[in-house]
Amino acid sequence: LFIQSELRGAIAEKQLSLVYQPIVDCRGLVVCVEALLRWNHPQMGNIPPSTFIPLAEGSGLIEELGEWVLLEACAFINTLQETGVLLDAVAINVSARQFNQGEFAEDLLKVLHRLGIKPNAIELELTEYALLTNLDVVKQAMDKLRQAGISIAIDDFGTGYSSLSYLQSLPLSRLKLDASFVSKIDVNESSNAIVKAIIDMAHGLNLNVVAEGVETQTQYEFLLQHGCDSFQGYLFSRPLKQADIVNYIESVA
Ligand code: G
Ligand code: G
Ligand code: NA
Ligand code: MN
Repeated sequence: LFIQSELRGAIAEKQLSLVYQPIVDCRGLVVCVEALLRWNHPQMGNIPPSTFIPLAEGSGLIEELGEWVLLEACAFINTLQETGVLLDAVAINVSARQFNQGEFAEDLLKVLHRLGIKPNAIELELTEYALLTNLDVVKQAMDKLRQAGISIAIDDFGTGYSSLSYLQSLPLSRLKLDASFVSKIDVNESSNAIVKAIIDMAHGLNLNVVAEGVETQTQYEFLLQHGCDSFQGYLFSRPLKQADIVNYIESVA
């Protein structure tokens, strides 16, 4: 409860920030960056999103928080364009509760229009939890976003509770292979099998695959050899502040 009331002030008090982690292709070029929210509390220090996002979802603050993330990411997209940095997209995490509230797609498209941001500059990362409600409603919202040009990725793929049938009906662009599989590459045969199967299945469905949590050269080479499209993890870079991510993108270009 304390954290919830503190979170209310965090936006006004400028305690929130976004950091950006690069997603690279097989040549090491940055194709996308994922925006990750950080909260630096004056007394408690850094509070991880895994702690405060669920609290924000439970208290109705998630809409306000999501709006702040969107505006901040849009400002960054404008900075990238002014700097002449070309990316496929900036990826934004959207919580299940946020996505499933009334007019998410319409509201998002309105904000982008108001700010002059092209929808194809944005990718949304949703976990399978966002798909657990009425799939027709989810599909309607996704179709609207997709038609406007926004890409949609399934985050933490392979760890959720939903069936795979949604992969056939929803207009998705990418699967983000969960870090728990990547971290066990060459540790156990079953993880290798799962990683290979997910990549093959995704390609059969015309979906891209991003591997998350790539930390070692061994993992990277296995993923590369099995056709994974792009890569994210500490092997390439930690999430970085705005100025540092711009430097990183330019240094590998
Ligand atoms: O950066 P870190 O590993 O601490 O992120 C932990 C979790 O918090 C991830 O699952 C990520 O998807 C989530 N997260 C990070 N930033 C945001 C955000 O802006 N909005 C939402 N809804 N979740 C976020
Ligand atoms: O759930 P989501 O995938 O959105 O969250 C990504 C989280 O994983 C971020 O909090 C980010 O800081 C973290 N992360 C990114 N790369 C690595 C990595 O190589 N290893 C580990 N352990 N965590 C990572
Ligand atoms: Na994510
Ligand atoms: Mn993830």
